[in-house]
Amino acid sequence: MTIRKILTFPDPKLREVAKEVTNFDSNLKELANDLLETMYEFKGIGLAAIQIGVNKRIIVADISDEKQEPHIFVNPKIKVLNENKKGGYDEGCLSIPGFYEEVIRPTQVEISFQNLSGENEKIIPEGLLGVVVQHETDHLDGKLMVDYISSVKRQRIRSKLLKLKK
Ligand code: QAP
Ligand code: CO
Repeated sequence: MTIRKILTFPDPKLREVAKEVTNFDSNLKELANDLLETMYEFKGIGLAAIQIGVNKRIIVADISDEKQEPHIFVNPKIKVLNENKKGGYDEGCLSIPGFYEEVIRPTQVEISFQNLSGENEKIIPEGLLGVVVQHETDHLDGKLMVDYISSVKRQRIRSKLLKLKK
């Protein structure tokens, strides 16, 4: 298990579209463990592989209080069950440290995914888990929470994070 380095916005790698996972081998299990360990280390509730620079469609999440409920989703796909039900949440992102912005998303979604053995699974997440899975699945398509806010706000966050990096 290794704690990995997390890329920060506006790193261009965060804009890549991640590749489908086809090998359900021990390397994938190791990657999933590294993602969970890295997420826990930085007190996150969700993390996508592309945030540690790995171009694969795998995300992890745990919204429990103390590392009690790790979720691993390989090749996740989101189906909106009710287009008319949406809710706002103040989202954070380990790749955009220190910034929180309200994002409005569908509240009733179904997640189809594969587990680490490659078996198909489906869940209908409740509440915050649904928000986090949508946020993390966006990462796999190169999309970030700042894409939902005004470009003025986005540029301001961009320049602040670039200055912090120097
Ligand atoms: C996505 O993000 C998420 O700025 C996961 O200084 C979060 O775990 C979706 C974090 C909230 C919906 C709601 C952020 C940690 C963690 C920071 C995270 C920070 C330290 C973000
Ligand atoms: Co994020």
